[in-house]
Amino acid sequence: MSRKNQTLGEFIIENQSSFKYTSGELSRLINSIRLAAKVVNHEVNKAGLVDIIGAVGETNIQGEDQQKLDVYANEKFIQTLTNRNIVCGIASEEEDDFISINSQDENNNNKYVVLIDPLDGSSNIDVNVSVGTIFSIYRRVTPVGTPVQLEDFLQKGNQQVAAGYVVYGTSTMLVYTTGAGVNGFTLNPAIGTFYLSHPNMTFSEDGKIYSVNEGNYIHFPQGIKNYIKYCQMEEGDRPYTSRYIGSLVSDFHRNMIKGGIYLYPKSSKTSNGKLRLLYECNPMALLAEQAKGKASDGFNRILDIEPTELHQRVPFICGSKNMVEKAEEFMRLAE
Ligand code: AHM
Ligand code: MG
Repeated sequence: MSRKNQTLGEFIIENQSSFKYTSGELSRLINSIRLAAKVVNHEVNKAGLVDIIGAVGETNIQGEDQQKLDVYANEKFIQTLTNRNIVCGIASEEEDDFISINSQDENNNNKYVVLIDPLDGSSNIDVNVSVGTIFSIYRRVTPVGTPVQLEDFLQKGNQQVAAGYVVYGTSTMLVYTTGAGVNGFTLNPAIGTFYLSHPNMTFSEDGKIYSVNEGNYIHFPQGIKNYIKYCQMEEGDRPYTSRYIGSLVSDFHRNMIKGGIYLYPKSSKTSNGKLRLLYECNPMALLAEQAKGKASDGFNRILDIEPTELHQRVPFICGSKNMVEKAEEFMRLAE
């Protein structure tokens, strides 16, 4: 149920009972993410004013330079979730290994683990382009009250109980699902409150936008090359429009509102593409499906992929259902 001028806090409380586990733990968890998002948003918005942007000089597990705001966002999300004692484990794209929270507190009976990409698209920060936070929530599979294990994090995406993102754009929005549709909330920065602005977000079945880094074209598999040519062909409602921000959250958000497809395929340079299954693809895939869209690696449903490692990468095609199915068709034909 949604109503006018509803705040995120009210929405969480009012919709708590629609969630199949009603302990309130998940609601507290989403509330903490909301809080951390506001803190990070405050810092992201100041990025041009203070000397916080730029590489920190460390290299993360993906072999990429970390920038100061990545480090800041990572710390804030981990701190907020740890201090409030509402999860038993956290895995972050910026951390080599997962963090077990119940190892410090034997009375920790929390059931949820969170996987997070604290600041996605961070190469865009220093040019004032939107960035985002992506989160994914699972119930642990090992016994409550014991330290979390790797298997609690290596669950298929179809086991997620909630997922969402924050986009720090022209407005800051928090968009999430607990498995009953997708709702978007916009931050009123003057009073620090998120309001329900986009109830029941859905992808249209067809779209007219394709988003892919065409600079990599020559390295793409033949099926993807053929699909891109199809998007550019003059026929019916084509050619489609090409839009690529280079910030997954923003590209996904735009495509969900306007109808479109996002592709990060494998290439001759990157055998599994670039995006991470656990921190980026699974949460976006759950949101896409909950919004009547689709997410695939070109052949298989993203949410059915069995993860084998925390920082696993996977090719990612996601968006309006008919567009994703067409791209899959091109992949199959080129096999
Ligand atoms: P990051 O997690 O290091 O920020 O990388 C993920 C980002 C996505 O947001 C974006 O869609 C993609 O990388 C862009 O990659 P490329 O610059 O290769 O097109
Ligand atoms: Mg990322």
